[in-house]
Amino acid sequence: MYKYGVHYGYWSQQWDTDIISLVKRASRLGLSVLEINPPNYMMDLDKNKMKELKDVAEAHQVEVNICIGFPKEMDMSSEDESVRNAGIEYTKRMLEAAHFMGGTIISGILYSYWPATYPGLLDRETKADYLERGLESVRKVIPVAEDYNIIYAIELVNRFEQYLLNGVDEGLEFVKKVESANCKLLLDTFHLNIEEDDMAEAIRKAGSYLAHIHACENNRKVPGQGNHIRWPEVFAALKDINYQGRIVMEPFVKMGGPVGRDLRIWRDAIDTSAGNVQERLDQDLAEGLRFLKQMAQC
Ligand SMILES: [Mn+2]
Repeated sequence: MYKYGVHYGYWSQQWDTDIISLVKRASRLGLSVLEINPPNYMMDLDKNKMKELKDVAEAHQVEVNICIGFPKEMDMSSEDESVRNAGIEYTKRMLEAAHFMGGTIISGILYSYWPATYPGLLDRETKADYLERGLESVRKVIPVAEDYNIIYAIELVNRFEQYLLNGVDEGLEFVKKVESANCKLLLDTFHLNIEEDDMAEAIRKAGSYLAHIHACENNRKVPGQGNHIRWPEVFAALKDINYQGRIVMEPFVKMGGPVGRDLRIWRDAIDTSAGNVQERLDQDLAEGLRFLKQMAQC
């Protein structure tokens, strides 16, 4: 069945944080996937430090997977070739790190950069040029993903965070052009809720191209804490396409730090006035997991 997980930004306002302690925390809550931005030691391919993380992850039966939006200096679709090359080199190193960690998937805005600011007026032709360059960059790294047997899951995000791939039709067209069995899609209920006419239909359309799911409410809270997302329909669609992958909760509820800034969290969406906030975060997440499992049985 599904493997449930969490994105580490739920707990941390810093992208650079102690991942080992979060592996243990995810495990305590019954989760088997922790999604992270690669720390510096991973990108430096520091094998001693990576081994330390890998051992803890294995002991706790938690998969540690990379999910990233490239910074602007590594925009895979940039007009500047040196910027694209920086993204390509970064991606190759990231794939090598993921391989060392025993990973089978990396995901995120792996074709451009994030969070994006808009390149002036975007007409159809300019957009096509950006997409073409993004595609060319992805084609250069996909053989490495193939060699390592790693799925390269391109995340579709809403119009306020990126300007190239917002809808599932665009996403499908892009990944099909890559022409690799390793290039797939990541769909996120928060973004689908903004961009799609019918979220369940979008999932069905993605079909066998769907390799990964992010689950959160329309307001980015933990699943079960909103009432806009029609979860039974989402799970019915996942069943229809025989989806067997990961479902990673990606709520962001605390303002502050680089994480709050990049996710545009400008107010706390959790009661921080009473009790221990960290405990409250864990309780909410445990309830979110129960909620998803219950929905999956419908
Ligand atoms: Mn997401």
